Amino acid sequence: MAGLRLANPTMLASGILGYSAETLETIVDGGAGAVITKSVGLKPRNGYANPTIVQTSCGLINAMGLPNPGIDEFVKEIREAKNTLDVPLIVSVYGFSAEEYATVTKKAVNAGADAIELNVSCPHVKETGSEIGQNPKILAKVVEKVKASVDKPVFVKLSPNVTSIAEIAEAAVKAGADALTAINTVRAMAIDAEAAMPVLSNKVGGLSGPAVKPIALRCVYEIYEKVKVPIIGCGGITNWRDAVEFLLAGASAVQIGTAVAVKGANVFKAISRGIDAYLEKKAFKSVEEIVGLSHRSYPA
Ligand code: RRO
Repeated sequence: MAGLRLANPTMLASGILGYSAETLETIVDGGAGAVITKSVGLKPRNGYANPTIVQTSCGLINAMGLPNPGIDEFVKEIREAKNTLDVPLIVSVYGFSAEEYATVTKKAVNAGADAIELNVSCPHVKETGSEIGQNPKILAKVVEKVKASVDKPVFVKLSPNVTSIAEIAEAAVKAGADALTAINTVRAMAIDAEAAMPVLSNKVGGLSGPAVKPIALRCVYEIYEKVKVPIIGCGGITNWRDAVEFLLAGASAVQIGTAVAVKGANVFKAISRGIDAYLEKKAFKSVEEIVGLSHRSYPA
């Protein structure tokens, strides 16, 4: 997919256990076909004060605030992960300008990243993330600059918090994106009735988990109708049936995040075995055969 070989179509979504080579190894042992790190930028960031995460009845809301050690420290983890993991290693990158995205990307690739996922969709950090990914012109500049700086596949992770995700997807592809990840979290909040206060210190955060699955599925479906590059579905995938729905909508692979926190690392094995059993039961020979298969009209 987009120049990478995956043993199965499941990947670890960025932001979940992706801080170190050691935790990434646990995920690969759990059956992931590829892993994506937590987003890393040029300089270290502490992130927001606690509380940074809250569980709701239908998923998690987080406002971590991009905590990360900075790329110069993180290259040590990339090098170690590259030495120990036998699946593609994708580094998630953010920046406050096109130049910063490109600089961090070059350092990540020099340290061994097999591909880059541009985070242009964090829903709650100012001057990066979705402030870039919601504007097709700014987004195109970032993607062009990054593509010109390295010779590895570049994925672009899109925000659902836009009027037309398909238009944004098209801008990313025209600028050179090799694949698109859809979606990042949905802007949301939780309020504590006893304290009469928002729960998160940042007030607003990003919702993930089962509540966002139908939104993510719709986004993948719309993007598939607009562009030709591979799509990686992400949002509330908890079991094999969710994953198959994303493949049918047009995704070539899926990312799993919140379900890892809830069910543990073996969720990858369970999902890829379930996909295999579905393909066999329906007499399909490969995952490719069902990618986008739901784009059909009802018989008249
Ligand atoms: O770190 C975060 O708060 C965060 C990021 Br970078 C992101 O892309 N999506 C999200 O829900 N949280």
